Amino acid sequence: MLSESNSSKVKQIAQSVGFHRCGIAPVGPFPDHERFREWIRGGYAGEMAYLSKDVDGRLDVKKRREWVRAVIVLATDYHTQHPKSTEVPHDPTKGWISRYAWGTDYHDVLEGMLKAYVNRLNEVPSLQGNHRYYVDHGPILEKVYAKYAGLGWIGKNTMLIHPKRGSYHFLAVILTDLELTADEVIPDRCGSCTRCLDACPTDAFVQPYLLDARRCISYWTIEQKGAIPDEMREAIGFHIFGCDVCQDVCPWNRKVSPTGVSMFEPRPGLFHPRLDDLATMTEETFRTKLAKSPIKRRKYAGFLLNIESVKKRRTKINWIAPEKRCIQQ
Ligand code: B12
Ligand code: SF4
Ligand code: SF4
Repeated sequence: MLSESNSSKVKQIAQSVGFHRCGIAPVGPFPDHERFREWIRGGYAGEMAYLSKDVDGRLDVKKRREWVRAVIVLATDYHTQHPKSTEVPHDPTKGWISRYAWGTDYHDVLEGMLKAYVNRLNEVPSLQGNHRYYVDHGPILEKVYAKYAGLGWIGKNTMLIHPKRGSYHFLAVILTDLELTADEVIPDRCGSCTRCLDACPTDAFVQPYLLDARRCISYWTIEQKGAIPDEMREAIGFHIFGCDVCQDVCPWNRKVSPTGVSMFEPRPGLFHPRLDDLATMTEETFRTKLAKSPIKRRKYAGFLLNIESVKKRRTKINWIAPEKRCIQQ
C-alpha cells in the first residue's frame, strides 16, 4: 500500500539525517489530552503561562491546522558515558548541571536536523507536502504523540521511556498532510516500581504519572524568573540547572549506551562543576563559554542566583539511600 511504503521511506530518511528513532502517530486527540486539561486546572503549571494559552488548540491540532493527517515523531539520544547525578561522590564545593544542558542546545541541534529532513522529504515526489516541525516551542504535547507513535511509554516520572534506549532523549514532531500508517503503542512497563517517586528530592509527584511542576527542581532552576525561595533551597540541594534524579534512578536507564552525538558531550567545566569556578565567571565569559548552551535561558544574573542558592545550602542532598539508587551493573 502507498501509505505503508511512504511510512517506511519517511523512517529511512529520518535515520539518514541522524535521528535515532522515528515513529508515526495518528492525529488524535487521545484520552491523555484530557489529562492535560486537568493538569492546567490543578495549577500544576505554575508560572508557565504559555501552557494554558489556547488549550483547545494544543489538545486538538486540527483546530488550527485542519490539513494535518499524521504526526511524525523523532527521538534523538543525549546520554553520554559520564556518571549519573546519583552516583557522583558528595562534595559541597561542587554542583550539578542537568545532563541535557552539558552540550549544545538541543533546540538548535534538532532544528538543523529537522530543516534538512523536511528538505529531503520534499525531494521525494510521493513525500512532498505540508510538513511543519516543532521542538518544544509549539503548542503540541510531544510525549503524547511519541507514545502513540510507538516510541515508548510515559512512565510514572512522566518521561517518555524507550525499552532499549531509556529516557535520555529529546523529542521533535512534524505535523504532515501525508497519509501515513501509524505505529503500534508500546505498553507501560513501569510495573510496581516506584524508584522515581521515592527519590525525587522535592516530592514533586502528586501521584504516579502526575507531576506538580511548581515543586520540580527543573522548574525552579530554569523556568521561573526570580531567586530560588529559601524554603526550597535545602531540597534543591546541589542542583544549579535542571535535575536528572527521576531519570537517573530509573532501571530503564541502567544500561543505556552513549548517544554518539558529539554536540551533547559536556563542554569543559560543566560536568559536576566546581561552584566557585562558575560563581566567578564574568558576564562576558558566560556569554562566550555558554553560547548556544541551554543554560543561557536562565540568563547570567539568574544563573548566579542559582549558584548562590546552592552554596548556601546545608544538607548533603545529592546523597540518595543505596536502595533507591540505580547503580550500573
Ligand atoms: C513544560 C515542560 C516541562 C515542565 C513540566 C514537566 C512535565 N512533566 O510536563 C518542567 C519545567 C518541570 C520540565 C522538566 C523537564 N523536562 Co520538560 N518539557 C515541557 C514541555 C515544554 C511541555 C510538557 C507538557 O505539556 N507538560 C504538561 C503535563 C500535563 O504533561 P505530563 O506531565 O507529561 O502529563 C501527562 C501524563 O502525566 C498524564 N497524566 C497527567 N495527570 C495524570 C493523572 C493520572 C492518574 C494518570 C494515570 C496520568 C496523568 O497525562 C498527561 C498528558 O499526557 C515539553 C515539550 C513539549 N512541547 O511537549 C518538554 C519535555 C517534556 N521536557 C523534556 C525534558 C528532557 C525535561 C527534563 C528532563 C529537563 C531536566 N533535566 O531538567 C525535566 C524532566 C522532569 C520530569 N520528570 O518531567 C523532554 C522530555 C523527553 C522525554 N524523554 O520524555 C520534552 C519532551 C522536551 C523535548 N522536546 O525533548 N519540562
Ligand atoms: S526532575 Fe528532579 S525535582 Fe523534577 S520531578 Fe524529577 S526528580 Fe523531582
Ligand atoms: S523509576 Fe520505575 S516507576 Fe519510575 S519511570 Fe522508571 S520504571 Fe517507571
